[in-house]
Amino acid sequence: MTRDLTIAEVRLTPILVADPPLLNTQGVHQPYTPRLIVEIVTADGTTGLGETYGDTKYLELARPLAERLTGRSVMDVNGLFAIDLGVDESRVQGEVDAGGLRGVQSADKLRLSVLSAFEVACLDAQGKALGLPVHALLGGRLRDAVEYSAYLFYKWAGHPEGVAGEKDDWGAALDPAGVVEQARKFKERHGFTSFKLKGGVFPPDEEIAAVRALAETFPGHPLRLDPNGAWSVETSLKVARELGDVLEYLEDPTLGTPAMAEVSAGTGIPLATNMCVTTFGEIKEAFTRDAVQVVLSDHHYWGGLRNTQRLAAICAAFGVGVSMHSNTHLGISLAAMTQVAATVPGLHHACDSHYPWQSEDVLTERLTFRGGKVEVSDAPGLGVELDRDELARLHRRWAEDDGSLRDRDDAAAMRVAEPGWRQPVMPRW
Ligand code: GKR
Ligand code: MG
Repeated sequence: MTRDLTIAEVRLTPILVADPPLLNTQGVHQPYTPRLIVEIVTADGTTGLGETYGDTKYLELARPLAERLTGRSVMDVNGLFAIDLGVDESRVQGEVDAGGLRGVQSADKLRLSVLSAFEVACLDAQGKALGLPVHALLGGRLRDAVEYSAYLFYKWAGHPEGVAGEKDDWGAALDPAGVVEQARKFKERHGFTSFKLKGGVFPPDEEIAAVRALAETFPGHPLRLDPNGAWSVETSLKVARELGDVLEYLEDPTLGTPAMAEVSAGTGIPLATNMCVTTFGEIKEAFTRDAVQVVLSDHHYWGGLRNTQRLAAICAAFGVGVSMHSNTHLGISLAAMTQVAATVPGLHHACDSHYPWQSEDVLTERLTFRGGKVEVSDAPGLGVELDRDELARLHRRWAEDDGSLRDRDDAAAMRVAEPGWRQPVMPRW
């Protein structure tokens, strides 16, 4: 049968997803976080799914793009990336991404963060039309399951009083004992054997003590610490000295390639990043200066699954490791991450995922971690199905919001509990 893979309709649904009060160096997660669900429907009725950031600036680019896609082929992914979204540098001048958690903002990164969801939706539609999993379209899988690490956060037991939000059963984690308890739950519930602690929240000595407690409780388990660039070079080197015997890698201890290169020169611990290498343009300087030894890719801002493969190939050529970064996301993105990770040779580190923190999803069936791994689906496309009722419910939440939660702002969320909170001046320590 010949199928008509012309794009007949593109549906964009912004939603607000429940998020626990996870702390980071910029503040705390809002009770609900914005995501955008993309559906690309072909003339023969095949629907492809994609997911990306739902903040206003992404929506403003996604809406006109969606209108321009009707009549094009879902197979024309190269053509998709050639579409000019009209973003120029003046629009993003001086901005940091996610309030300073994902490096500098650039016009290209903003553009790719939107296009990536459409690329994933096209690949999902192609796979469904051809009866092939996305990994087959990317050259085939090299493994049948992808390993993820438990993503530990300092957190409050609940959102501040008076703030709407869902309850969670993780409890508070504000000291070494709380962090160890959280890690235990992660292991029990999902079988993770690697642990990453989001740092930059408390003075370094307290975070060193938490990592030490993890090392004692879970001997032999790979451990990482990521303060999102909150430390000076000197502090980074001190932490590296004190945790040198237990860390698999130190993630973005300090801000920017020159400072990362200084830390790298002074320690034997590998440095990982999702902040100083976040675009192809940043690779040359960082690799030439040996500033990072592991790049944490993220298909959202690197521009999709094929760009993730390209990044992995460049890293391999330079002897730099590759793994995956994550922030709040749902199952469509986890399925996409798993499909592409399955195709990447030399994936030596467990990938990050926030997914266990999300109690809500827009899928008919949640993805599961077994032994810390997500099985690589061989079902057509991404192998996931949209739950329309849930999508509508989470969209209603977005539509009814007065606008205060439609853009991620961890510092504003922190001010509810600490009115004097300002975006910290870096390095904090
Ligand atoms: O969600 O709080 C968070 C994280 O801090 C996230 O935004 C970061 O981008 O997890 C990310 C990281 O590894 O830096
Ligand atoms: Mg990071």
